[in-house]
Amino acid sequence: MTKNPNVLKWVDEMIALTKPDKVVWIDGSEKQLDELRAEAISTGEMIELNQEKLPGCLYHRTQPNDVARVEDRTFICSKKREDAGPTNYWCDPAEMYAKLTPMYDGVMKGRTMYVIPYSMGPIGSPLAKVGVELTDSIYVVLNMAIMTRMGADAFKNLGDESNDFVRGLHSKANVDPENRYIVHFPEDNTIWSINSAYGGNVLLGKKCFALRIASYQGWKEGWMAEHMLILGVKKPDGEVKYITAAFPSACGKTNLAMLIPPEGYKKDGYEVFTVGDDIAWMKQGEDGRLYAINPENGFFGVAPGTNEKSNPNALECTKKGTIFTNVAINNDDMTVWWEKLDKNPPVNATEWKGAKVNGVEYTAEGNNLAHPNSRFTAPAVNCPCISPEFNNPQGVPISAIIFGGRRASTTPLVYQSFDWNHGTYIGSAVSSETTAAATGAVGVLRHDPMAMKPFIGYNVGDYWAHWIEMGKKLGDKAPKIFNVNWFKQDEDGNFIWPGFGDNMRVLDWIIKRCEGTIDAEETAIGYLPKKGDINVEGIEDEVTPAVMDKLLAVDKDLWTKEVAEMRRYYKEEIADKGGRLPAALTAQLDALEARINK
Ligand code: GTP
Ligand code: SPV
Ligand code: MN
Repeated sequence: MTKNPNVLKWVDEMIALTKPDKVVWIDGSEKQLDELRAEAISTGEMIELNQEKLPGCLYHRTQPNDVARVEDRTFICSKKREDAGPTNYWCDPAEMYAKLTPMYDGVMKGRTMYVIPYSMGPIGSPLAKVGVELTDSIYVVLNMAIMTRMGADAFKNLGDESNDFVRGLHSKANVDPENRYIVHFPEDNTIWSINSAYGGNVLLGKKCFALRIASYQGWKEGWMAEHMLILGVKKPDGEVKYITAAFPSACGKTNLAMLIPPEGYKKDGYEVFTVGDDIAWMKQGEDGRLYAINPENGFFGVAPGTNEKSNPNALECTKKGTIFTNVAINNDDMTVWWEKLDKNPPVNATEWKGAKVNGVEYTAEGNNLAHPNSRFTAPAVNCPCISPEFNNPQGVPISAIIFGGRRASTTPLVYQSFDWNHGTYIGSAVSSETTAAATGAVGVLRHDPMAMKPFIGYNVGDYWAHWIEMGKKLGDKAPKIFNVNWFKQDEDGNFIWPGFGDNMRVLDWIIKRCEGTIDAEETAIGYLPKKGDINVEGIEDEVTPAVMDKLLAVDKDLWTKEVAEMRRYYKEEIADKGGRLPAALTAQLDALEARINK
């Protein structure tokens, strides 16, 4: 399939190490994929769903101990510890290779190794990059077929000589949580993953390559790899404005990317197009602006909460050619169900761990039928609002970058930074209540700078300095930077902003700010909407002026605490731990504090 000696040599070495019975090169053809589907169904690895209602859809269940990313077993193995920085677990690369090599030795005996060539980004795009993943899991092959441009074409992009491909080695081994390792060697372009079979740990093109390795490559090569959705908003005048947004895992990227505008906006001619829902690679274009591509080819979305009302576009994506992982099965008709899909859990259900239960009784007792981090893997082409620019090799020009997270208080619905460096500060200050997307406690406030804490493949201080550097390069062509919070709560813990489609109202303000057609209130923390400038037509009953006041409040006491916490964070979690904190960010924090105290 390729004559590239670098690929062939490395594959041979990995075969010698893992000793599979058989090696299959994945060409990307439907015929080969069909054979793999049939094989996986015959062994029980995948379950065939109702092919009339859900054509081409399959179901997979992972081990109950293997349902999310495992951040405490994820390593960045740069040669020097300081180069991994304080946000990563680090191990000396030689030591890590020595530890893992015996674990991989003969691990594929009795199994087949699949050699998966793939491109992150449209084939032929100057922003795209090639990876090769070796795996013993058909589930991984079938997911990579949806999530990437997979198959022989990817090798065309690499050429016969280049050594610029990411080497991914995955074995599910015994799915032993005690010996689970997700390891990155950024200086070797290499990822080793063992003893997991869950999404983000094993679809090595996604978080491992497109964020951890790519963020490192972007730093070295002058571009950016970010945990961001990309969307286009078509305005009544026909112009499309592109926006990226970084929210931590399970904080609303897929939902915002596929937003359906409220009736009034639709009537006026607004439309939203999805370019990406999780990852953006961004590079300065010839005209000086920042351009973004989505390196992925599908959506690995959170199932629970997805429904006809919250995200009909995402739901539509899952109607064909989709793999469901850890949701519930309705045994009456072999369809799928998850929490909040509708109000009718199936009576004759199989819950995500595989037990047959009465779904009505089971959920009434407070149990989840689907795992909170259960996922769908759906092809991007299924998306009713996929952007016509989705495959544009040059990407789309970005007008605004948005940060956000789950914050019950403090952070207003929306505000704009004074400039790029202030926006970089705001990104560095993102914190969010944790979700089920990673193992560990849920609902704990933690710092998650740029929503990239688990994904920065090098020193976080160098990463921030790279942001500041990009701002200098982009100059007055730089996107404007904003912060949003869809998750403000009242005293009883209810969200006070309706969210979802109504987030269009905030995008509307953001776009007008980018165009310079709307004024703003200058506050200590940044520019906020003036009274009446967030359009609430149609939701006046819910978002009364009093509620809007709460949504846009900048509480001096809370912000004084926020600044104190950022001081502590910058010092104790970053600078004191070798985080190479850029002086420009300390200056931003000083300036913010001064403005608050004024
Ligand atoms: P990853 O795939 O893990 O990176 O997650 P994501 O950022 O794409 O999150 P997603 O859009 O899947 O949303 C996760 C959860 O947040 C779902 O349960 C949604 O229902 C909920 N959610 C998304 N948008 C909103 C919103 O505007 N308001 C509220 N209240 N909840 C939201
Ligand atoms: C996330 O956790 O941010 C995801 C899912 O998008 S995973 O692929 O598991 O990382
Ligand atoms: Mn994500």
